[in-house]
Amino acid sequence: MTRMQTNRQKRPLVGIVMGSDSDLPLMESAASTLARFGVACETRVLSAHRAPALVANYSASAARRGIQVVIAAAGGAAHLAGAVAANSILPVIGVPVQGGAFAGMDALLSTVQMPSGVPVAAVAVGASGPVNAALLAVQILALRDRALARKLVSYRRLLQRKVMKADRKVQSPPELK
Ligand code: RP5
Repeated sequence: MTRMQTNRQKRPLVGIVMGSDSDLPLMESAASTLARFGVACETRVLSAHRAPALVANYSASAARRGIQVVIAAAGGAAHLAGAVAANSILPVIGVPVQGGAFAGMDALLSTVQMPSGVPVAAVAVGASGPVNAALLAVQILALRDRALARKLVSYRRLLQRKVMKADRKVQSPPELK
């Protein structure tokens, strides 16, 4: 069973939407990060340009269905996050997908350059983007969920332990051969 399937077992709190199924391999890490925190999500392919009515319907009904945060990934003229934000007051986190002639810069600018009044929070182009989008979603949910907040604190401690381990390793003298 994949992480995406596991995440669907509980009532979804996070919607992961993407402009194409070609974005799916990148976005698996967003779903697996949410699963690590026990946060259920739903995953949809909804193109802002190829299926705008579906995006509008999804965005307008998401909050009613219990979704609290939307993560929207798209490449190129990446308007999906903005289109979701335009049709909902839920927090929207945009994931700019790399691809094509401009190495993700096109998607990054299309995602972040929202007009005043309709914000989209955006994460980095590349592998850290979907993971950080999921972590940001968990942080938003943790404002009203103490158990989730504790998991985030443990996660940060784990990150610190990894840094300390790497630090010890670079400081230890090379082994005698
Ligand atoms: C965007 O265009 C999608 O989000 C995807 O990143 C990119 C390419 O889409 P496909 O041509 O692979 O469907 O809309």
